[in-house]
Amino acid sequence: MTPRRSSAQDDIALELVDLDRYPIVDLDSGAGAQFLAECQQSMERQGWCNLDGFLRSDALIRLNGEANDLLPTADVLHVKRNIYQGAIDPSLPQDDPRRKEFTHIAVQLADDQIPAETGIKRLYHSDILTDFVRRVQKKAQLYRCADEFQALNVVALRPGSWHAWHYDTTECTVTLLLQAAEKGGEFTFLPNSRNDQNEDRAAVDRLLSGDMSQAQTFSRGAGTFTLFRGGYSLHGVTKVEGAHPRISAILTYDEVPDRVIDDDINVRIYGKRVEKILAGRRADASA
Ligand SMILES: O=C(O)CCC(=O)C(=O)O
Ligand SMILES: [Fe+2]
Repeated sequence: MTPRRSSAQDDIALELVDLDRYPIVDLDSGAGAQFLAECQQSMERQGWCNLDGFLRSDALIRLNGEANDLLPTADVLHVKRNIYQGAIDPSLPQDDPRRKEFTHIAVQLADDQIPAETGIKRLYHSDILTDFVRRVQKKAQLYRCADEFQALNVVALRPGSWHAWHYDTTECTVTLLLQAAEKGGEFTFLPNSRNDQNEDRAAVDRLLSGDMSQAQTFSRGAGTFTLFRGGYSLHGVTKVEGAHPRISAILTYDEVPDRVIDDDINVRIYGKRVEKILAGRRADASA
C-alpha cells in the first residue's frame, strides 16, 4: 500500500510560494529561521513586513487569471463607513474628522463567492502559510477568520477608485497584490496608530484631512505579500490610475478561533446580497 502523503506535502503553499526566496516551510533552522527573524524584526521596527515576489511567477499568472475570471460575478460595492467600521466614539465632537464617513467603490468577491478549488482559497487555507503569518506576528495562536463573508476577499479597485481609510475588523491582515495599478493604487497606512487603550489622534486626524506626510507607503509589484496589523493601523489605498483595475486578495486572521463578524457590519460592507442571505436564514429559522 502506498503511504498517504502528509498534509504538509499536500500543502498548496509548496507550489505557489517562491520557497527559494521565502523559505516558509522550515522556520526553525538555517535560512528559514534567519528569514523569520528578519520578518519579525521588520514587524517590530516598522509595523509591517513586505515580501516582494512572494508568489512564483507562474502562480501569480494563475491566481490573477482566476481572479479576473471570477470578478465579473462580483458585486460592485459602494462601501460607506467611518474608519472604525462600526460605532463612532460618542465622546468625539460632531465635526471631528473621525466621525466622518468615507465611501469607496470596489468590485469585491466575498469569501463565499470564491470557490474552494481556486488557488487563492487553497493558499489561504494552507496551514504552512497560516503558521508563517502567526510566527511573524508573534502570536501563540492565530486562526484564519471564520466569517463566511470576510475571511478571504478579492478586491478590484477600478481606475478612479480608492479604498477609503479604515481599521480592519480583525487584527492581523495580509494583503496579496495580484494585479498592480499602472499608477497610483498605493497601499498607505499609519503603522500601529492605535492600541487597545489609545489612538494617535494627531496622526489619524492628519491623514483624514488629506495630509499623507506621516503615512507609510511603498510601491508593491504584483505578487507582493504584505503583513501588518490592520485592526490597529489606519489604512487604505490611494486612487487607482491608468487603464486597468488594481486587484488584491485580503487574507484575515484572528487570535480568537471561530471569529465571525457582526451581521450589521457585514451588511454595511457587502450590501443587498448579504442582507438577503441573512434575512432568508432568519426567516428559515423562525419557520
Ligand atoms: O487592497 C489592499 O491592499 C488593502 C485593502 C484593505 O484594506 C481591506 O480590504 O481591508
Ligand atoms: Fe483593510
